[in-house]
Amino acid sequence: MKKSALQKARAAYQPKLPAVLTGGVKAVEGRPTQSVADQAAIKELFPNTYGLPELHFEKAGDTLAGKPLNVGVILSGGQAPGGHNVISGLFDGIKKINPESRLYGFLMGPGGFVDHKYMELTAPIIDEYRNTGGFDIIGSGRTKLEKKEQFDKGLEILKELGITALVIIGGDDSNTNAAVLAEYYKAINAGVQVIGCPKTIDGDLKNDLIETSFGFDTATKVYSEVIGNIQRDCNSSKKYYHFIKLMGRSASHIALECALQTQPTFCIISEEVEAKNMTLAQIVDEIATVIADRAAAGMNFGTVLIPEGLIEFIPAMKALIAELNDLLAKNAEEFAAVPHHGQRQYIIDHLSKDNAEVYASLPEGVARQLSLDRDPHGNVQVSLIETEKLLSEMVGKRLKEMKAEGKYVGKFSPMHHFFGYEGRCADPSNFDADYCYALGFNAACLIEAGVTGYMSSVRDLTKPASEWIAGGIPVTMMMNMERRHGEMKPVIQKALVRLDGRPFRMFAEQRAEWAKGVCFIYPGPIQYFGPSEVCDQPTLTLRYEHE
Ligand code: FBP
Repeated sequence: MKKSALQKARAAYQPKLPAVLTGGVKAVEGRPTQSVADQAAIKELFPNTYGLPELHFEKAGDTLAGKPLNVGVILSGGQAPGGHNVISGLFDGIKKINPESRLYGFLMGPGGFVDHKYMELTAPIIDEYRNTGGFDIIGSGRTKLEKKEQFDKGLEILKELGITALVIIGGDDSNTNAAVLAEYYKAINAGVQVIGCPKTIDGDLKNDLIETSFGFDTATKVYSEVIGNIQRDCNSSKKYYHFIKLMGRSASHIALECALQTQPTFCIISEEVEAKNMTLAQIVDEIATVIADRAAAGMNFGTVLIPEGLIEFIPAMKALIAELNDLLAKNAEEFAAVPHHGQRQYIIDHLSKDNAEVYASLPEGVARQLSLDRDPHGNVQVSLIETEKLLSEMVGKRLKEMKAEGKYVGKFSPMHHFFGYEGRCADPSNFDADYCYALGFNAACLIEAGVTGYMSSVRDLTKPASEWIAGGIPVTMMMNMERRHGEMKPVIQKALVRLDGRPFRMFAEQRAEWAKGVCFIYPGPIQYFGPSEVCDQPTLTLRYEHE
C-alpha cells in the first residue's frame, strides 16, 4: 500500500509507556467496589464478578515474563483514533510476557467472534498499523453481544484457537456486554478472561478512574481545526452564520471541548438545556437574540455549535423519544408492515396524548428521522437527525418575526455542517497514540494478572506519560440499571457534561463575551512533531477537570 510522507514518518513514532509498565509488574488490590447505583440489582445479575477490587500495577522485577498467552481482540462500535495502538500495545505486551504468545483479531466487530471470522495478527501486520487512525486492521461492527447462544458460539472458536483471554475495545454499551460475557464465562468455568478498553470519541465513558475514553482527544482536535478554519472564513467574508452540528451522541463533551478550543459565537450544551427545562422555542429565541444584537452592532456572521444529541435533551422531546423507543421496540413487526405514507399517523395514533401532540408538531423530516431504525443497542441514531437545519430554519423564522416587530435589522444567511466522520479515523494525536498503546499494553498485564471483568485503566493523564498510573477497574463498578428496548438492563452509566464541572463553568464564564464580539480562536491542525506545548497537550476538558 502506498503511504504518505507523514504516514512513513509517523510509523517510526515510539509511543510512550507509563514507567511502571516498562519492567516487571505486580497487581496491587485496592478496596472492593460497588456499582454506582442499583447495587442490589447489579449484584444479583453479576454474582461472580460484582464487588471485585480496583487494581493498580507496581514495579516488580526487571521484566515481564510468563507462559505464552493466546489472546483474542475485538473492535466494537464507532471508530476512534488510536484503536490500532491499543492492538499494537496489546501485541507488544503479550509478546513481552512470552514471545510465543499469539494474538487473534476477530473481524468486523463482535459479529466476527460469533461467526468465527478471524485472522492472526502477526508482527508485520501490526507494524503496518502502528500510530495510524481507523479500525481497518480487523474492522469494527455494532453487533450486540448479549445472548447466551452468541457467548457459546464464540466460546467454540476460543477453544479451537486455545484463546484464554478476550479484549473488547468499545464504548459504554460494548463494555457492558464485555462485563456480561465475563460473568457468563466465569459462571460456566470457561477458562476465558474478558478485559474491556474505554473507546469512544464521544468522551462519555469516564469516571474517577477512567479519566477519558480514547479518541476524544484527536477527534476534538480535528473538529476544532475545521471549526477554526470556518471561523477564519467567516471573519473574512463577514456574511454567513455557520450552524455546526458535532458528533457525540447524547453527551455534549465534544461540543464543549470544541467551544473551549475555538470560542464560537454560540454553543448549545444539551445537559444545560435539560437542566433549565428549555423548550425548542426558547433555544431558538436565545440564538435569534444573539444574532439580532450582533446585527445591531454591524455583525451579520458567526458560528453556532450544536451537540448531536440535543433533541433528546429537550424535555418534551425526551419524553417523546422514550415512548417512541418502547413503542417501536414492542410493535416492531406491526410498524414495519405499515406503508411508508401511513407511518406518521400510525405513530400519532399509538402515542399518549402529550407526546402525540409534540410528534405531530415536528417538521416532517425530523419526525421521520425519529422513527427510523434504532441502532442495535436501542438508541435513536441521533447522527441522522439534522438538528443544524431544524434550528437554523426556526431561527430564520424567528428573525423574520423580529424584523416585522422592528427588533432585528440584519441579514441572515445560514450555512450547515456536520462534523463527525471527518475526525473518527484521523491519525491519533501524540496523546491518543501514547494513551492507547498504554491501554493495550496494560490490558496484557491484566490478562497476565489473571483477572476478568475489568476495564484497562491508565490515569493521571495530564502528567507526562511516564508518570501515568496503570491498573484495572471492575466494569460492574460503573453500572446502573436503565431502560433499554422497553426493559430494565444493567448498563455502564453514561458520563454527561456536569454543569458543576470546571470545563462547563469555564465555558459559562466566557460565553457572553464570545456572543458579543469576535473572539474566535483558530487552533490549526494536530502537530505530531515539534515543541511539547504544541504536540502533547491533552484536551482542555481533561486539563480543567484536573485543576
Ligand atoms: P461509539 O459510541 O460506538 O463510540 O460511536 C460513536 C459515534 O461516532 C457517535 O458519536 C455517533 O452518534 C455514532 O457513532 C454514529 O454511528 P455510526 O458509526 O453507526 O454511523
